[in-house]
Amino acid sequence: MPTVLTDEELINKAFNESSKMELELPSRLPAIVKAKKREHSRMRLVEKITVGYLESLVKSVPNLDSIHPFYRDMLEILVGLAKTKAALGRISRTARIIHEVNKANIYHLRDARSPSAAADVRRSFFGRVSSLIRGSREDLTILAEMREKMKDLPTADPDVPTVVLAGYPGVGKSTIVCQASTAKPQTRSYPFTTQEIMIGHINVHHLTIQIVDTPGILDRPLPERNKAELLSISALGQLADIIAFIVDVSETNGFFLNDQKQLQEGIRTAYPNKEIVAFFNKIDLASPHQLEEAEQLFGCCVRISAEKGEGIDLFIRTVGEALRRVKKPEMQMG
Ligand SMILES: Nc1nc2c(ncn2[C@@H]2O[C@H](COP(=O)(O)OP(=O)(O)OP(=O)(O)O)[C@@H](O)[C@H]2O)c(=O)[nH]1
Ligand SMILES: [Mg+2]
Repeated sequence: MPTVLTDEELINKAFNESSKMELELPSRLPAIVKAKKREHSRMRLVEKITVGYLESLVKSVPNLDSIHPFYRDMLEILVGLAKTKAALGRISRTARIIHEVNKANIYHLRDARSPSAAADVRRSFFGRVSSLIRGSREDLTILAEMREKMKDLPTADPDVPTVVLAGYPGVGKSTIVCQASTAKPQTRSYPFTTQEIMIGHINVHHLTIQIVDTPGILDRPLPERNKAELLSISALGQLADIIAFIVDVSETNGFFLNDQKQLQEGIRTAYPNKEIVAFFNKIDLASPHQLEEAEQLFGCCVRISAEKGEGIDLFIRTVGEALRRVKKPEMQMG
C-alpha cells in the first residue's frame, strides 16, 4: 500500500502540477481557442491526478474478504473492518464524482465566450474538486491509520507449522522465544511488556516452524480485555497448530499456580481443538514445594530456565514432536 496523502497534500499536488503545465499552442490560434485548450488540459490533468490517485489507493488495499483470517482479525481489532470498507467505498465514489464533474465542466467550457469565462469554468471545477477531496479527509485518515498499523504486523505464513506461546504476563514467553528462535522480542522485568505479536523461526530436524510470542493474556471475560489481549486471542485462534502454555513455577510474575491453571483451562475451553502443551519456566527460582504443586496441577512438564538458556533444547524438541503429531501428513510431504 502506498503512503496515504492527506486531503491537502492531494489537492496541492494536483493544482501545483496543473499550474506548472505548459501547453505549446500555435500563436496564430485565436485567444479564446487557446484559452479553452489550456483550461481543458488543466482540468483533465487535475482529474487524472486526483481520480488516478484515489482509484489506485483503493486498488492497493487487498480484498478484505479474502485475506488470511489472522490479518482480518488484526484489521478488525486495530482499525475496524466495517469502518475500513466504508471508507474505501466512499473514496471510490468520490473518484467517480470527480470524473463526472470533470465531464460536465468540460462540456460547459464549450459555451465560454471569452478567456476569462473559460478560466471561470476551470476555477469552478477546481473548487468542486477541492471540496470533494476535503470531504474525504476522514476516510483518508482511516486508510493512513490502517496502513501504519498493518505495516508493522509480523508476516505469518499460514502454511508453516506454528506454535503460539500463551500464559500470564511476565512468565517468560518472550525470553523463551528469544532463546529459541531468530526473533528478538523485548523482555523486561515487569509484566505486559509485549504489546505486539512477534514471530520467529526455529529449525527442528530440517523442518522450519514458526514460534509466535504474544502479549500476556489474563483470565478475564472477553469484553474486559484490552487490545493487546485481543490480539493474543486472535493469534492463538488463527495461527496456532499447537499452543505452548508457559507456567511461571516460581510465581514471581505475581500469579499463583492455581490462577495459571485456571488460565490454561480458559484457553482449553476457548480452543477445544488445539493441543496445549504446558512448560514449567523459572525453575531456577522455584522452590521444591512449588514444583510439586505445579506437577499436581499440570502433570509432568518439561522444565526450563529460559533466562539461562537451560531446557530450551528440550522445549524445541517437545514442540517439534507435538507439531509433527498434529500436522503429520503435511510435514511428511515437506
Ligand atoms: N530467573 C529467571 N527469570 C526469568 C526466566 N525467564 C524469564 N525471566 C525473567 O522474567 C521477566 C519476564 O520475562 P518476559 O520474557 O518478558 O515475560 P513475558 O511472558 O514475555 O511477559 P509479557 O510480554 O509481559 O507477557 C524478565 O525479567 C525475564 O528476564 C527464568 O527462567 N529465570
Ligand atoms: Mg513478552
